[in-house]
Amino acid sequence: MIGVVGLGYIGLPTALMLAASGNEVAGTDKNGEILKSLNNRQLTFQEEGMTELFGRAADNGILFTSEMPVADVYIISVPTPYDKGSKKVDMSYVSAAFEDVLEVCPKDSIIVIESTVSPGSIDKVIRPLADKSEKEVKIAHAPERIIPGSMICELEHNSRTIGTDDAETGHALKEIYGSFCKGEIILTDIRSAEMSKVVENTFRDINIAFANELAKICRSDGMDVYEIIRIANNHPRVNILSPGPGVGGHCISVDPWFLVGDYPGLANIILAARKINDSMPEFVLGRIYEIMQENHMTDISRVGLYGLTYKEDVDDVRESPSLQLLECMKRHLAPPLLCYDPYIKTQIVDKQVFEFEKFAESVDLIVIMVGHKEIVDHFAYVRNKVVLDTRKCVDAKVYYL
Ligand code: SAJ
Repeated sequence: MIGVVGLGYIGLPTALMLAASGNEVAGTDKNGEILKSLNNRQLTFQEEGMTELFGRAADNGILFTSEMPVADVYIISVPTPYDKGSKKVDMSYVSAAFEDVLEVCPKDSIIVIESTVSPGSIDKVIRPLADKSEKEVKIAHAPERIIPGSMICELEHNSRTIGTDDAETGHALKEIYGSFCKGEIILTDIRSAEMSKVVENTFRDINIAFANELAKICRSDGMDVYEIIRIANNHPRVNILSPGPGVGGHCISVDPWFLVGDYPGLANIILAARKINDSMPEFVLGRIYEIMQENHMTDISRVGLYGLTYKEDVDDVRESPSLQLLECMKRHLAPPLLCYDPYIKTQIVDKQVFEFEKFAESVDLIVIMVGHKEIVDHFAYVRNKVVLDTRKCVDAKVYYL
């Protein structure tokens, strides 16, 4: 039996995938609403291929229960936020889940932590809990790598890393993950697994920060950043990512802070990159002001933000650049902008509409913050508006970053 603890964005697809691949799985979560919904065969969020996967997992008898199951292997996938003050990882959810598992787990069971943690956290925070309980368990770290928007496909095809204390546990886990994972499974020690995961997301954050810095440099000197990046990326060893209105989501905008928090004075490029990416919503605000001036617009209530999620075609708004921009305006005592996002069906900001047509007719300047498929496909409807496209997602004559 495999017990999956935490049925959120990572835990749920993992539990479904394991069950669909023939493993006996019981998923548990502290949130009764999630369990209720799953027991009614309702998914709690959408991802391509997940409905079909749910069907197969249910056919194989997956259980959703509020009680911690007795299992041979546990997979903990609960949130690891960072403390906004100290920038250090907040291990409280992982610790609580680990203690809950220790209460019921049999001797020699394997407890895998999938949640992203900063290097050394498992030794510092989790191992002492196991030592204190005197239960003999094996600890492992198998950080997830899947990208929202393509989770099911990536779960199956990405390679992954498993860190353990001994080779035997590594091989046992390789077999379990190998029941669905077609990518290479690399076995290593726990600390290297922790570090490599944080490094992967930090690499991307730094690359995006470079693109964003280039956007600012090019804007200041009348050059087209997209043309520059397109040409540079033509070099066989250059791959610059795209500038944008900021970096959101619960991974890339969070994990680099773990390194900054743990290695102050050493994590310098990492810190600079974080600051550049965090400065982008305010840079967009500056662009809005410039474009309004250029077009003799004075009425801020006729400016609208398209997109509230942190990236295209997902319904996740965590650390979203749009919310950061609205927050920044609030701090400057500016009135809120009208917002619309096809994936957000409830009111989450001050001024929000729920129909694209209504949004389009209410504004003269549209700021595309997220390149959802909807705006790309229906751009013709707003062709007569002034548009700032912060993602360069529409193929038309518009303003860019
Ligand atoms: N972004 C840009 N420019 C780009 C690419 C992305 O501005 O060229 C922005 C996005 O719009 C978004 C943010 O960066 O706001 C992050 O989006 P993302 O699609 O790059 O990544 P996430 O956060 O959805 O998922 C990442 C992935 N990590 C890497 O690609 C190294 C995923 O594989 C991880 O599993 C996930 O973090 C995680 O959970 O750690």
